[in-house]
Amino acid sequence: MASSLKNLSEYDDSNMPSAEDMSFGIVVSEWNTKITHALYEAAHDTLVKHGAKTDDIHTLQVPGSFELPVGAKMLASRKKLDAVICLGCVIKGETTHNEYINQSVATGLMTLSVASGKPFVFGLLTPNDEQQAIDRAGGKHGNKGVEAAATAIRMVAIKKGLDEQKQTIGF
Ligand code: DLZ
Repeated sequence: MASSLKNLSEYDDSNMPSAEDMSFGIVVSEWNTKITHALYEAAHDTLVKHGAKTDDIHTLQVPGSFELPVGAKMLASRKKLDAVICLGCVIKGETTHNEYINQSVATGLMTLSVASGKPFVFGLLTPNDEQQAIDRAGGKHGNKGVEAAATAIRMVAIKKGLDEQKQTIGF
């Protein structure tokens, strides 16, 4: 499996666009708080490391991962945001609750992204057990919060680049 071969949070630090003029939302689920807090810290640190101002990062906590899409929509409709990073952790249990939540979050965030033309980044861990979550929240597989923040910055830069081209070409 790819995840057993490398640290998933390794990204080309030197090749990242500046996030200086970008604004972000971070929506974080309270379920499995130890994990989601580690994701949040990593995402926030990554945005700041690449130039985002703390005043331009708006955080919202929601009760569980199922609430991530509606929380993201609430935040995006009240603040001027270039991207929203959604962070949660759904650990597989004895029943199939995880499948319903994970699929709903994926569909909800994709729908928001496509409808708005803005990135609503999927930073949801979907582990089989707590150890797999720990491994991806600052453990041996890095921190998915870093990847989610890097994705948000890159997608905003892509959109800004396309917007500039459109102005230059004039259509
Ligand atoms: C109900 C529930 C369960 C069983 N497990 C998790 C979980 O592992 N991670 C998570 O983020 N949320 C969980 N939830 C809560 C749901 O996401 C949601 O908050 C409730 O079903 C209320 O809509």
